[in-house]
Amino acid sequence: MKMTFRWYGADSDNVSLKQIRQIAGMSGVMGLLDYKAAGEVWTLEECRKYVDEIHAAGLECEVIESVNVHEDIKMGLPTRDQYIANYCETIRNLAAVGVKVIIYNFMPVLDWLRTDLAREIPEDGSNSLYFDEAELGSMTPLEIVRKTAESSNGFSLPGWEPERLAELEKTLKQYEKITPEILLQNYKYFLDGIMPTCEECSVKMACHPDDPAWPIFGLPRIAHSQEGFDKIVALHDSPCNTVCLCTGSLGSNPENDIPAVIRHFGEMNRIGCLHVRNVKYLGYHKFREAAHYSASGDLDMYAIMKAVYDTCPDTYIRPDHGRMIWDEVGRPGYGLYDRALGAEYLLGLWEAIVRENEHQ
Ligand SMILES: [Mn+2]
Repeated sequence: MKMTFRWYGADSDNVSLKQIRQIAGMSGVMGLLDYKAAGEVWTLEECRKYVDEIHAAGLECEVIESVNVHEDIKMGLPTRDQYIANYCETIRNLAAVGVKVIIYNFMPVLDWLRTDLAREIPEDGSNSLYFDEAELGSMTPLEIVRKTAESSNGFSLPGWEPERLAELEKTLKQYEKITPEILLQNYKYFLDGIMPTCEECSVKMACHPDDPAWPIFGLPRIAHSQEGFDKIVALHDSPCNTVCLCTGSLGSNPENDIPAVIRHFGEMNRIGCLHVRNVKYLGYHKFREAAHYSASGDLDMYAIMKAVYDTCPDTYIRPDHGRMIWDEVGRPGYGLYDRALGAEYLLGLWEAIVRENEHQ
């Protein structure tokens, strides 16, 4: 298992590569070019510059996130072929600089969604991302977008890029005709288009789950349960068609048994990487993000790491969203302190599991 850390690039991350390098046991970053719009080619030059900087800091960059899929692909419009060709070019360019896994999602329009980016945790005075569907009921998608942008401390948020959301209302309207079945067909068309390139370049595509793990605003969403991912994995049978198992996204729905889902896809060799974080259930479709420590939330981190050890021990993991602690100001969910604590905790569990199994 390689422990990694999300990094947004020197121009847009308040966390430096030097700081990441000083977190014990960190092998590298899960990176992204946060200035690229969905559908745009990530040029070889851009990829090389980004990765060279990471290598120069003594870190690896074998996983890239947020290569966003253009809405025309998800909607199955005639323009999709050009966007799929662009996507293949990006895959080739990333592979050329040593990238082995690309994380993406197939969520229509809205990426992850929260109703509060800094809800105070009463027990300790820190804050974290929070979701309450009851609050959503009174807000339109446009109000949600405005509120999210306003409370992001001036940082860009992946999936909430302004240019992508500018035509929000129009896009929401277009999706009214698209059922989950049609979305799956469009998804298959996309996978059929990119998988030969992935196989040729030995790059795994890892689909990130819907977050939260149920449909919102009546949009078709298909990636929020084991059954949903079984369908996705079956759309195109390839070792390159894998899951980014985000424990917090899938775990926002208590019906998802996360260690069991890891074992299921781990045994199939269909886990490309994992985002590991904890959630605290507060009621029906209501939760907040918690510290990684099992007792701080409702997920069993030992059982999660043991499932990884047993079924996909060579994978990549990063601590996912952390709380904001010690008065840190940063991009919501992506401060340095709590994610570093989370990484050390997960590495501690990992060391114990490895040692215990060596001595048997
Ligand atoms: Mn995630």
